[in-house]
Amino acid sequence: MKFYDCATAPSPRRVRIFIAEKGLVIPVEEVDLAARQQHSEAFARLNPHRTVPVLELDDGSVLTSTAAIWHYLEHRYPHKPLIGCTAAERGRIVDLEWHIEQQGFMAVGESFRNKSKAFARHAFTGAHEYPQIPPLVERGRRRAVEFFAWLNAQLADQPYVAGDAFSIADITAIVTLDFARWIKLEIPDDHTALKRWQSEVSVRPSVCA
Ligand SMILES: N[C@@H](CCC(=O)N[C@@H](CS)C(=O)NCC(=O)O)C(=O)O
Repeated sequence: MKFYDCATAPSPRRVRIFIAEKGLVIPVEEVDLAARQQHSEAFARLNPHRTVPVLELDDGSVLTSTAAIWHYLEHRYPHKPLIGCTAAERGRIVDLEWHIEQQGFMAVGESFRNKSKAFARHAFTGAHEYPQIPPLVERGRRRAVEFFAWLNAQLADQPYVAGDAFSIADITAIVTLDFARWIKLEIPDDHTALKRWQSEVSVRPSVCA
């Protein structure tokens, strides 16, 4: 297997944390997004979507999304489960993670991607060029603020996002909070449950690596 990563990007960080939580050792190839290596002929051949993370399997096939890589690795290495132990847990965790990705991670991305000069002609990833839409900067930020409030309530009476165990829902949530700093969004002081969870999760070796 080979994991195509980019040390500075939030999406592959979700896979890095997952791999570290499981204690797996997978060879890594760094893709420098700032140098636009994702658009090189070789990488576009590997992943026509031109994004990281990518997991290349031993038979040469590739997985090109965070969720696919998580599910593949969870199935292959079931120890230290990160997507639940029962069918009910798995359903709930996947459901929560999807909402966190859509309402939090994508909201921050929407704000950042429509503002940063680096993405002036690339508001979306991939081969095609799309211009930025300036009103989305504020709309994404507002969605992220509302997401913070929801997550704070979710954590009010349980240690982790999906209950008693650390899971992929926590991974996307903590990466989203760190990503939100890119749009200068911090947790409000009155979100005490979210702050408690952030300080606990941020010191996990997988997260601070
Ligand atoms: N569906 C993919 C999306 C991954 C994604 O958008 N990755 C970003 C880095 S965070 C990327 O590769 N961007 C390349 C670009 O901006 O051209 C996933 O969740 O794994």
